Amino acid sequence: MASVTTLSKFIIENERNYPEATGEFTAVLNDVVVACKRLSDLVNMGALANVLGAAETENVQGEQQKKLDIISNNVFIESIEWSGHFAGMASEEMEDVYPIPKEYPRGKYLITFDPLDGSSNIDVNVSVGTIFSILRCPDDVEEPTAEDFLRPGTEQVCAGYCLYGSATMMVLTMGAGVNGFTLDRAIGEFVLTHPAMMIPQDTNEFAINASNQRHWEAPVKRYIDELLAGKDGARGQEFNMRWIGSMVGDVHRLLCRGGIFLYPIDEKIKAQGKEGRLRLLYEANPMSFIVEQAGGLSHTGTERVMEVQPHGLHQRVPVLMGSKNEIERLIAYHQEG
Ligand code: P6P
Repeated sequence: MASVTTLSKFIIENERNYPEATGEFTAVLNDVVVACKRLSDLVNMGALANVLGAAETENVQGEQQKKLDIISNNVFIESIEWSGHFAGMASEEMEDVYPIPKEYPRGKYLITFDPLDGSSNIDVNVSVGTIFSILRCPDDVEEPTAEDFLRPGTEQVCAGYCLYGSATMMVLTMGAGVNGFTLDRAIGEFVLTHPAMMIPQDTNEFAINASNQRHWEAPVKRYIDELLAGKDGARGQEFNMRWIGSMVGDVHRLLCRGGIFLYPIDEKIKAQGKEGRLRLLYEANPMSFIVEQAGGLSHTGTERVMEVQPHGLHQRVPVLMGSKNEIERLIAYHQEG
């Protein structure tokens, strides 16, 4: 029988490459894996689990919450808070840092997460996902505050997402490449199915919410107009557009077959007094870590996403990420103004 590489086996075997590794990271990731398995089950049950529809509440972003937003946030907390691996958590669904309850030991990691990204799609059965980012907690900190989370994405030790799609897939990086694991429900394990994922440097596929076209800044308008002009235009080739409305789905696609995912700053966002649409700590940074580790680029238009110095837990940033040669072109257009 062909041997399978489970996620646990993969992590343990990889830790052998790091003499200083304590083996703790296997257990740290296991907490996240259990949370994602539980969420996969809930999401895949859909209406059968009576978890669809809107909650009566708004999150800190002023966005109406879905029942599953709240449930998935609670599932994540319950799966992690007891384990002694984390010193604190921050979530899209919680205004402030979640301190580990006194009855549990504290660990040396911090985690930020979007427990159910794309939840507006959940009621219409379109793929959604969980995004997470892991940082080391500063050595002398017992009770982490928001300040302890406000570190550039270059300080992440691990980032990943779980995509609840036709299959449930966990995609991870710990700074040595990107690997994808598919949930084998027969054995209840994530199994390595997409080793060493790399993003093709060129692409003919782009993802952007085109309804914002009239609000875009000039470099983005120029870039997208050229793609839409196809083979008769400056690019001399045809392009295709996709937009799922779940960052996890759109980014997974470009990881698998190349592409770009764009949520640029625009006049509408600026008029709302925001710095972007997507959240830095638990959407843009973890996805940027993954994209860069897979040979892609992730930029705001003015700087590398992972070099942005955060000033708030729920800060937003512009995101231009994906196939290297296309993002380089878009950055050049921003530099030309
Ligand atoms: P729009 C989902 O709410 C999300 O944060 C990302 O997953 C997704 O890419 C984006 O917002 C969708 O934004 O403007 O299309 O609703």
